[in-house]
Amino acid sequence: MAIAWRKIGSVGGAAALLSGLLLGAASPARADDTLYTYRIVVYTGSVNNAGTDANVYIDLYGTKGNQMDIALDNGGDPFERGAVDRFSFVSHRDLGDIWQAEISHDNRGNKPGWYLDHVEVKREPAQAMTSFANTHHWLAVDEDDHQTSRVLYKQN
Ligand SMILES: [Ca+2]
Ligand SMILES: [Ca+2]
Repeated sequence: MAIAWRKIGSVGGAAALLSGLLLGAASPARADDTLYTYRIVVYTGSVNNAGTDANVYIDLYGTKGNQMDIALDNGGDPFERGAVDRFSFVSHRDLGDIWQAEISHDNRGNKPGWYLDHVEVKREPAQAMTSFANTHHWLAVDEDDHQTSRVLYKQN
């Protein structure tokens, strides 16, 4: 719809602009052009071998929808021992209030076991940062229960 709007707007001035807006308003799939930025902050713990070079993914569960398999990749070397790593992704979808997250990794790299402390998520505009606890810290095939995926619950 955004492309159609621009084509109509470019050929006919105000009347075409108005028809473009009406066209947009008539489409149930496009409520508006709002873009939502989701900021995700990941805190790795400080115990020995806490860091990982594995590929990490997060699923966000919101009151208005879910977003699965978001790759947490910022071009650097995230998830090292004691590190705080920041990621963001932009979407037309408003997921509402994020109430749960699930984070996992693919166990790649040297000593891939990862000691995750907690995760924070914020949607811009308008939301405060929400903290998600990780009660079973290791995501490691050789620690705790050997799981590399954890469900994270919102902290109150
Ligand atoms: Ca490790
Ligand atoms: Ca790393």
